[in-house]
Amino acid sequence: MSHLLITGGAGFIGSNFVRHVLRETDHRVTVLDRMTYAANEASLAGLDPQRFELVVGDVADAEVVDDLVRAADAVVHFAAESHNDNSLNDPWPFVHTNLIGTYTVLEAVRRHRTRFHHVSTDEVFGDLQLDDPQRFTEETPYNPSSPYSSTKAGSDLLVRAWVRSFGVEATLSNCSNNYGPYQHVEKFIPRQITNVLWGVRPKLYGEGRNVRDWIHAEDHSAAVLRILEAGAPGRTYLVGADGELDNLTVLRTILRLMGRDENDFDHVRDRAGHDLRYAIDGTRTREELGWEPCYTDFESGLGATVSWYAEHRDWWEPVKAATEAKYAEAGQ
Ligand code: NAD
Ligand code: TDX
Repeated sequence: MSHLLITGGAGFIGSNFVRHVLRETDHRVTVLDRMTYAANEASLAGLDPQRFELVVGDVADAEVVDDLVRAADAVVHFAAESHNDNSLNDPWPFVHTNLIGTYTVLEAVRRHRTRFHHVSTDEVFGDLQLDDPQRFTEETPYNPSSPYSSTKAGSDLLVRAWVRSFGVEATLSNCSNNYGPYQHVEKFIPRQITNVLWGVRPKLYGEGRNVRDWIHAEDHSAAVLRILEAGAPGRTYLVGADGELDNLTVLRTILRLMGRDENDFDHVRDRAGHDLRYAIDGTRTREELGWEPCYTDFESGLGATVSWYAEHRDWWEPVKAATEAKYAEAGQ
């Protein structure tokens, strides 16, 4: 049995990963999370206290990080500021957490020679044209667009430099857009589902032609665990589930699944610098690690997600009004 330190484990993907690890392995888990607006302690409710502990703290706090890394066998680093729209309003928390936080964790794993996995995004590659036959691969050059994606790109480069310069035993993964339970209502899919449940019209940026490559958070969790167990140090793994869809199609599917008219939504102001299309070619990860996504039918995964939000109003309702007020201020 080993002991994992999971940063950002009270957020969306981190909390799904914690549950996945506790279910699929006999590892013990410590979560380090600053409990920002994006975290929710209820996402970690009911876990076995013999195997799970939450430490509230900042990944950029070298003392706290050093103590926790010393006690762990491996670190999985999810902690980040994760929302593009927020990064356009105030980039500083993104520089602090994504860059300085990652630097701080890297220095600790270097000191203690601890196995490290860095969780990153396909947004580091920039965007593709709608008709581009190419998808992102491990060889695609970095070309990030937003303060969010540029700080994630910077964090990836720090990890690569710590591997090469200091021999840190690290793997990286760049995954496409996740959906599923426990995702904050600021993000596209939960925002629209909870808008309908809350009695307001869904909001589509621009014409909704932008394409995202959707993967269920459970499939992402399984891929990260597989990389931690079998990945080659120094390697980057692209994780995707061939889930490309434009935003208009996703929104209309949500409306249909919820028994609404497919045109019952508002077009709102587009995001500045809005990336047009992301698409992952995950062939190498699948071939090398034997990982395959289980949620291959997007509509059924989305239907289960709609049901989860309908059944967990107590999880999202306390933050819904403040999230929508912020969007309303921005005309979105
Ligand atoms: P999230 O915003 O839901 O969760 C982030 C968590 O990190 C929160 O619990 C927050 O409190 C914590 N955190 C933030 N700053 C911190 C700090 N300074 N110290 C400690 N904890 C801090 O994000 P998410 O969507 O779950 O994303 C998790 C990771 O996966 C991120 O690194 C993100 O870049 C990456 N990723 C996300 C997606 C996606 O579609 N959501 C896709 C690919 C990769
Ligand atoms: O209300 C909305 N209306 C809308 O049309 C919102 C919130 C979003 N959108 C659009 C913008 C994007 O094209 O939907 C798409 C998805 O938006 P987000 O959920 O904000 O995700 P995105 O910007 O694509 O980034 C996500 O995927 C990659 C995560 O937030 C990142 O953390 C991850 O790295």
